[in-house]
Amino acid sequence: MDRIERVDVLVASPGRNFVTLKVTTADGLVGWGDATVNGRELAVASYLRDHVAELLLGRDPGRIEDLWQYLYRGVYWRRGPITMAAIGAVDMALWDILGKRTGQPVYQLLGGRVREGLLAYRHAFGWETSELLDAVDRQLADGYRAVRVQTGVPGLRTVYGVSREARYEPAGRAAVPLEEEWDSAAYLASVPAAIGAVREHVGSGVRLLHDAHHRLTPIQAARLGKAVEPYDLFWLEDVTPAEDQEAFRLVREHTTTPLAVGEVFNTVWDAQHLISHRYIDYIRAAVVHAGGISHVRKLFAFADVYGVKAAPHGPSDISPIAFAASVHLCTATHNFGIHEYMGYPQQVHEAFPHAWHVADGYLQPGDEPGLGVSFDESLVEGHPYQPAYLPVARSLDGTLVDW
Ligand code: EZ4
Ligand code: CO
Repeated sequence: MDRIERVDVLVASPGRNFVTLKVTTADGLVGWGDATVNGRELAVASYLRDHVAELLLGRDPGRIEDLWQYLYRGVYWRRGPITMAAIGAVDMALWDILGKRTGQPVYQLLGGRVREGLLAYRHAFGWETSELLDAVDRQLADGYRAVRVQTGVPGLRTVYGVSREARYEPAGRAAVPLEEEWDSAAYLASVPAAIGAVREHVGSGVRLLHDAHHRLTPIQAARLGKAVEPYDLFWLEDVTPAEDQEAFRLVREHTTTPLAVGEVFNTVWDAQHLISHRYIDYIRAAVVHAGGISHVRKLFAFADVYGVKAAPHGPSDISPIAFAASVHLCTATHNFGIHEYMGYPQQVHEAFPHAWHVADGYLQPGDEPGLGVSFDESLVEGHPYQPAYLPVARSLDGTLVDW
């Protein structure tokens, strides 16, 4: 039996903050995990360093499920994003080690390939519809067949998902979060026409998605879903705050636009009601934020029973390590639907060399043993943590709204 000999928690900021777990065994195998929680990086690093690392030393890295249960059930104060990201990082590192020990890519250990590639969607945004159409065209020219479209709202200086820069990065480097504006009425008045213009521009073959980012009430969300029905969205995402599962019933009853939610979920139980009542079409939980491959695999299997598809979150704040874990899991998941691929700056690709890649708009896990990803530890020295936060949003009268 091999034993876990070292556990290192590496915080580095190659362009943005990432928390990386490195598990080393007595046999010299190394497993990598991602524990990044955007805007709360140091909390999860402390959870791992101060409360988890010691518990792993000397244990058999092959007992992946038992160690998951030990870190979850063995702690009275459980669930929540910090705990579940910490467990998620350990879990993916142990799957990585198992793959390296057996010489198999992780997707083979999870049952093997069930499709030739994972349909990936990219982001396109523009303050004006003409800029949005150009951004969509650029993604199509790169071979992608699915695009998330976000647009400016007349009267608002800031809008979720739309940037003044060429790239959109949700967190901003600052000691305190930036404050953005929000007005649901202005948004509802303008966004259906923008989505309609994109549909007219691209024709019927392209999958179009849109993210409302938890800003609407259920009745507003129902109205938006109805308004965009003629434009055949692949999905409308996060229409209303995700913790009120029953709220989705009202949206569901009023529109045939497919619904996706769950990037902020941490456990199966966060989505149990939503899935078992078939209120959604796609569940968006991420391997890092929902307890790793072992737990998200259960969530996806549970969703499969109710015809709900797996469609993991894939933003720039999930490191290429968790992204690798997600690509391996989805390659072996029958009820996979689509994978978000926001993309990374070159600096991040270089910081985390990875075998996963995109070919013709489809994600591929590669065939290296384990997760096929690593981290350039030399970056820890020269690229320390820098405070960076997701914005907060206030409506025009100053009331804080969901971000
Ligand atoms: O706001 O990753 O679908 N993608 C998203 C992202 C999230 C950020 C939060 O950390 O909604 O932009
Ligand atoms: Co989203």
